[in-house]
Amino acid sequence: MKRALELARKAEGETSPNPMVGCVILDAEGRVAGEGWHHKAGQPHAEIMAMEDMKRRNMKGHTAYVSLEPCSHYGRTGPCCDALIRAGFKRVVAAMVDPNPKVAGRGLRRMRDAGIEIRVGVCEQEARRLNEKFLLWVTQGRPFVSLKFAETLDGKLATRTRDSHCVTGGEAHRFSHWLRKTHDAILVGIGTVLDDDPALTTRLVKGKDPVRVVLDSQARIPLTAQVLQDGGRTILAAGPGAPSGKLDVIRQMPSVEVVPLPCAETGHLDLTALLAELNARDITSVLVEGGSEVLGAFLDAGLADRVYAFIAPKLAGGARALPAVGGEGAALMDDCALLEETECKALGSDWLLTGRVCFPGRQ
Ligand code: AOF
Ligand code: ZN
Repeated sequence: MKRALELARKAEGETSPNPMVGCVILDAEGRVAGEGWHHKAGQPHAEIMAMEDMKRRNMKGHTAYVSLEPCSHYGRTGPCCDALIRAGFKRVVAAMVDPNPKVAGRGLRRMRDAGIEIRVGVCEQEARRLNEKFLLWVTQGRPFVSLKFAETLDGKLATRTRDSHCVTGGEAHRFSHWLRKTHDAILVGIGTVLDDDPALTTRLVKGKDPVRVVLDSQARIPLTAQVLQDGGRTILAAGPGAPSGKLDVIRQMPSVEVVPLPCAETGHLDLTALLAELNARDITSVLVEGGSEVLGAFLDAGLADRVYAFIAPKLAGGARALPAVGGEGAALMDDCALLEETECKALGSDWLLTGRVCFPGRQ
């Protein structure tokens, strides 16, 4: 199963809106007879790839290890559970049940009814971690939200003069481009666009560029901004107060979409409505890159599933220096959002701390 998970990860950042899935087939003697993984939505599933790897040799008496329950539905491809039954498999081991309501245990049941020996729950924790974005999206109907920031050790995004250049070094920078590739969308506030005019691409690593989302309630974005001009896909989320003439001009730009949003009680754009709009476009995950106010707004709204904090071993100091996460914030320590299952990794002289966000009083 560990090998199946390793195979699944080969397509990291390329399978959305589908999960990453890997499959290893063992013969009756326990030797590896075939391997495969799901490469891309619309292409064959992992089980089919592994069977093809065996060049259709006899599979009677074989065991398939799959990192997700084999599917039972007709989607972009046919049901894998039926393919495994037809091939004569003796045993199927799955890391976890597929919570997609179109599958949800039916694949396993159909194979069991056909006489295949079934085991579920092998390396389940690793499988859940691998597909955490897909699992949240398919069960909650909203994209998985990752908050990302690069801060000094004392939690500043910028110095007192608002200098935020090169907080962390090159390795952290490269890793953050990799992170972009593993999300369907990258989101920033208009302040970041006005300050830095970022391209928000994955140019330091190979792979697709995610959709850019800019929160711009008043449509203050310059028409010359890179995210509007470079031909990549951009969603501009604007509020009720945005000038309609300017929005019409932006709507005419190739690959740019204007999404009008209501305001929440806070006066900020309604982030729940935004996530519903992204969900409707099959965006399963969004990397929120800042600035401080935008990160704070997501945290205040309780819309955060994972944090990636890049921490530079330097001290900016200064009461007026910008904190990494702004917004209203917690009143008491007991109200703080907690990170669970934390992992820490050295990136050059910087540190990456990541964990799942857990809000107090919430499951
Ligand atoms: C598997 N093996 O390799 C994958 C599975 O549109 P489709 O036909 O590609 O179906 C997508 C759904 O199938 C996806 O939402 C998930 O529930 C399951 N993905 N299942 O047995 C695979 N990629
Ligand atoms: Zn399938």
